[in-house]
Amino acid sequence: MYRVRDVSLAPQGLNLIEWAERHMPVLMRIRSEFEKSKPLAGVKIGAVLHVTKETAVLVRTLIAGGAEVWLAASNPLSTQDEVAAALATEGVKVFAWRGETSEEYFWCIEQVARSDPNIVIDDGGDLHVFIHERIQEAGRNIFGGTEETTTGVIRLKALERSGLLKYPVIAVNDSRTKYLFDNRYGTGQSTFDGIMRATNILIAGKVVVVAGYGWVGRGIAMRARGLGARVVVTEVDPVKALEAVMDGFDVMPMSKAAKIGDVFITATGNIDVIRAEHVLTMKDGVILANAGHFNVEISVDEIESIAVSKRVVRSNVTEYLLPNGKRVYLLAEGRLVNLVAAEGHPSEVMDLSFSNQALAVKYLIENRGRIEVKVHNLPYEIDEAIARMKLESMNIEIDTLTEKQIEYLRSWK
Ligand code: 3DD
Repeated sequence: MYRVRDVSLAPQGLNLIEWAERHMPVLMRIRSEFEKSKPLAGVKIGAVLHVTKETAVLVRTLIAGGAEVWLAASNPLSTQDEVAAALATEGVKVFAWRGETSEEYFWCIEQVARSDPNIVIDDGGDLHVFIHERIQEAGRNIFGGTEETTTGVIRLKALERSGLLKYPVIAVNDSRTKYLFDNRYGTGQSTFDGIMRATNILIAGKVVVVAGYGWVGRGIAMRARGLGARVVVTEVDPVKALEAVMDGFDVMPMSKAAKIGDVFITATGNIDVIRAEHVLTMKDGVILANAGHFNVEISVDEIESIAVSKRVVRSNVTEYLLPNGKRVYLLAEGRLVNLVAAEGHPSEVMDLSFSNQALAVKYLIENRGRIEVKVHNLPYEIDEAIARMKLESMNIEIDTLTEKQIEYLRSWK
C-alpha cells in the first residue's frame, strides 16, 4: 500500500538514508532504545513530513519502536523520490512524489488522515487541519499529535483558541533543541545550499535582503554575512528590528530594500511580504527565494499577472520579464528553496528535531489520556536530555554545579 514516483529507485534511496543515519547519532541511539523497549508497539502513526533522507531515519526509528507508519509529503515539491521508494520497500504506507499537483498533494494527505491513526505527526498543519475539517469522528482513536514547524504551531494555537482542538499536541518546534538549531543553523545553511544549487551565483559582494528576523531569519542573515554579503533585514517587530541593528545588519522597510537588493529571501511566516509594487522597483536580474513553510510570502500570482512573459531558464529558476523591461528570477516557484532546490537541512541538525519528534511520540503514548487537550511544549527534561546526548555524540564534556553553587542559585540572600 503505497504510491511513489518509481519504486525501482529504492537502492539509491537506501544509500541516501544510510548516509543520513551516519550523521544522526542521537536518533540512532533512541532507535536502539526503542528496539529494546518497543514503546510504540501497536500504535498507528499518520505523518505528513518532508519526505527526505532524514525523515526516513525518523520513520525507521518509529517502526523500530513498534509503530505502523503512514506517510505523505508536507510540500508538493520537497519529496526525494529515491527515499520514498526505499520506504515503500520497507513496508511504510508512503504516498509522496516530487511534483505533486495541489489535488494530488491533498489526496496523499487524505490517505494518511483516513488511515485511522492514533498519533498524528505534522509539519505545517495541513494534516491536523484536514482531520479537524474533514474527519468528524476524529479524536475517537487519535490520542495525540505533534507539530514540527513554526507555521503549524501558529495554526494549532488558533485551533485551540477557537475551542476546536480535538486532541493534545506537542509543539516540537518550540523545543529549544529544535528551533535554536533547525530553524537557525539548519535553515541558515540549507537556504544558501538551495540558492547556490539553483543559480550558482556568487554571494560575496551581493546585497542580500532577509525579510523576517525570527530564528530562521537570524540564521540566514548570519550565514549571508559569513558568505561575504552585505545584509539588509526587514521586519515589522520593533524589538527584532532593534536586535538586527545591534547584530550589525542594515534595517529598512522593504520599499527601500527593494531598490538595492540583489537576492531577496523571505522568512516571516506571513503572506505578501514581497509584492508586485516592490518587484517593479527592483534592479534588473534580482533573485527571489522563500524560506518559509508555504509559498505565500512572495506574491507569485501578482508577479505572474504583471509579467509580460515567463520562462524556466534553469531547474528551479523561473524568469519573469516585467513591463519596465527588467527581469526577475523566482526560485522554486516561491516554495521552500532549501527543500526544493537542495536536500533541506543537514542531517546533523535534523538529528535534534527528529529526536524531539520520536520522544514526543513516546511521551504522548506514555501519558495517554492524562494530557490536557491543548498545545504543549515537550517537557524541559526531555529537551535537555537531547542536548546531553548530542554533546556526548560529539565527545564534548561540560561542568556540573557544586552543592554550594546549587544552594547559591536557590538562595535569595
Ligand atoms: N526541514 C528542513 N530540512 C529538512 C529535512 N532535511 N528533512 C525533513 C524536514 C526538513 C523542515 C524542518 O526544518 C521543519 O522543522 C520546519 O519546517 O521547521
